[in-house]
Amino acid sequence: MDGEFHGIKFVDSHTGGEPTRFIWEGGPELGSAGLNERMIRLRDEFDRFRQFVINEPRGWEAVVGALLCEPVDHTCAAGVIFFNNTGYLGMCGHGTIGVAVTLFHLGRIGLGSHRFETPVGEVQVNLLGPHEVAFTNVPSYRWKARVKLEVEGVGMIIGDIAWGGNWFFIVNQSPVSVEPRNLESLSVLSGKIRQSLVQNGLTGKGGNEIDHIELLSPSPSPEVNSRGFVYCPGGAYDRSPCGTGTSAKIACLAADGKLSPGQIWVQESVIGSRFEGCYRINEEGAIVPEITGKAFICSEGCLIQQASDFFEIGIPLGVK
Ligand code: PYC
Repeated sequence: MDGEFHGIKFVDSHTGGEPTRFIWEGGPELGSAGLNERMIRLRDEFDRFRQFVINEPRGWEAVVGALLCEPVDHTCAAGVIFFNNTGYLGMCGHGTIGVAVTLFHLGRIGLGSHRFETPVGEVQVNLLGPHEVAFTNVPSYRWKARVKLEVEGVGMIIGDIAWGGNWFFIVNQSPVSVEPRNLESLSVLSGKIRQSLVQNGLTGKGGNEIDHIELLSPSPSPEVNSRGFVYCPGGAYDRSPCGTGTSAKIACLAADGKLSPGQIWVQESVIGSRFEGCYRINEEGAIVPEITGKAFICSEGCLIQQASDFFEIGIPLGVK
């Protein structure tokens, strides 16, 4: 017998190694308000749906969910709400690339230019090929430069607080080298940085929590500008170079006069996948990043919940 959720159709993809689970049918009825209001409704009334989609054994900690919604503006190709193992994301860069490739796979969009609505604004997507996407992110900016932070057991760390669709604390010279063999230490360090940000009352604009930590090191490849480790809100690390994190970094480079409009920045993830980024200045003088990356389809199917399942919404975070 079925439980409360049924007919939930999904396509899984990965963007530079980072998974996106796109739900294109069977999601909760969220009404027709703006995407931010619908995200709040999903959070407040249907959080069990998020848990059901993301938690083990159906999902896992690294996966980002993307719920397809009817856009308010029907000239947009889609509305999308992103979520993960702890909550909801304003925007998600790797997810946007994954969603565009998935919509193409489903035969819902063709190659070329499209617009998606997200809770933090509209993003422009250019499907360059079946796997390659360039997206124009929301305006990004540095909020505070060279913030000094005392981190327990580590000492003083200096970082920038920046917005790229999510809030980031960006450490340009990571005290732990960004390499796959250091994944454990990078996660521990990031967790401590996040704790210290909270303890010191450091937030993004409007008191918003800085829930992503970005640690950067030089890459061994000369064609790459920087290699990054991005620690996500639920404790997983981003396998991709992180679209919103690359946008936030580009905003800092622009603020420092180290990257000109149109100049390419190559950002590599800790596992070696790459995004190319650049920016333009819009009419309001804001930095608008454009990020290019590739995604591939992994699987598709239907999520099933059976009424007598002890873990009907999966294994909650913190139980494992
Ligand atoms: O690509 O923006 C991104 C992202 C955020 C969290 C995981 N990936």
